[in-house]
Amino acid sequence: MHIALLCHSTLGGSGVVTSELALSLARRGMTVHVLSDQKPFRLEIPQDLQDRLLFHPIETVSHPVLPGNLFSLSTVNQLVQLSYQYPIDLVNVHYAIPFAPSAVFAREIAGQRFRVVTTLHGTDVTLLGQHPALKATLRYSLEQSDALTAVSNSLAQEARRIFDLSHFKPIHVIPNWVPEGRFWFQEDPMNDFPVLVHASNFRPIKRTRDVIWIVHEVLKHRTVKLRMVGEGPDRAACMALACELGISQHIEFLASTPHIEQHLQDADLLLLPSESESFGLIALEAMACGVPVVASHTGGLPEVVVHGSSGVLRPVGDVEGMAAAVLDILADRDACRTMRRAACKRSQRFSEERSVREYLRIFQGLVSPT
Ligand code: GMT
Repeated sequence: MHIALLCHSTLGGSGVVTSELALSLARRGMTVHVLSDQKPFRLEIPQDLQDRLLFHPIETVSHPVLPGNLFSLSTVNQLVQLSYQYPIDLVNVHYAIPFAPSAVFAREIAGQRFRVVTTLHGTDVTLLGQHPALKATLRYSLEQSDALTAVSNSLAQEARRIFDLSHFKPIHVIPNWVPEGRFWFQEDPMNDFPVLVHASNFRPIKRTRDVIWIVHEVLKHRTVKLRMVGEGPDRAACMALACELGISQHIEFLASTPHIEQHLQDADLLLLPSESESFGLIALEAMACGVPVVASHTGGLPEVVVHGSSGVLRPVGDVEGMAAAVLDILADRDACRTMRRAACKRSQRFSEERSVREYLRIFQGLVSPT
């Protein structure tokens, strides 16, 4: 089977999931073509897969007389060309905008020679999907996709509500996973002071300023260190807030990295106070290292983090509640160890094998219907 996977290189979790899926499918003998604006940051193609895992950059055009760029149309064109060059059976797009409309249009131009599976990841539905400038096109392309998947029950429900999808259009929920062997459980990190980590793209939806406020609250009671990993629009505001609150010396701002495990492995807690989070892949990655999560009770996070067992979930914006949770967890060494083990155990339920098999079941059902 020849499969094309499309994703954005810059959008964090969905690019990571696409890369892992590409590797898994190629290891199972499929020929996989990954299309993206740039090589997704976690896609490292091993030597033995180089003949059947191929990366194709999407080359776009812009013209001074036209507003914006023509990325969506370039994607259409590239998919059509790819289907003439290789016997593409199926295109699976990760993140609906602009890839679902592009793939549906490309399928039309290419004479229906491939099937389209759209995987919803989060803000493609919850933020952009609701935008009047995009909604009708997106709804049409979801209806026209041969199958839809979503990374959590919560996101599937949101998509159904927002787009009022027809009843006969199921949305298959396939949870994200963390690849085996990348994240290691650490029983008891040995830090001089507890290390708290936040990693994201620093978009407003992540409420990164809340992270600074939480740590400010915690520091009134005990010394901790905070690692803020990543780049994005609110990073400078977080730095400024930390300065204003006089807590900069406790905070390290670090660049985003394809090896996030380096920052998680020895951490004591992960902070994720997002406004909305369809899944929260970083929470799962932290849990795989045995790092409990203090996060917002929002979107798909309760499907990942079990409140009171693998972490603590508080209402969005409840900075005091999250700070209190941090202090409670750190105060009791035995309870903390129990939570670390529970976090790791919980992460193992998100099995690569099961999720990849589920993608494959859907792909195979479309390519060779029974
Ligand atoms: O929307 C973003 O901030 C990035 C986006 C992405 O495409 O990576 O994240 C979404 O997809 C991830 C992978 O499925 C999920 O883990 C994130 O929770 C989700 N983000 C939001 O829902 C805000």
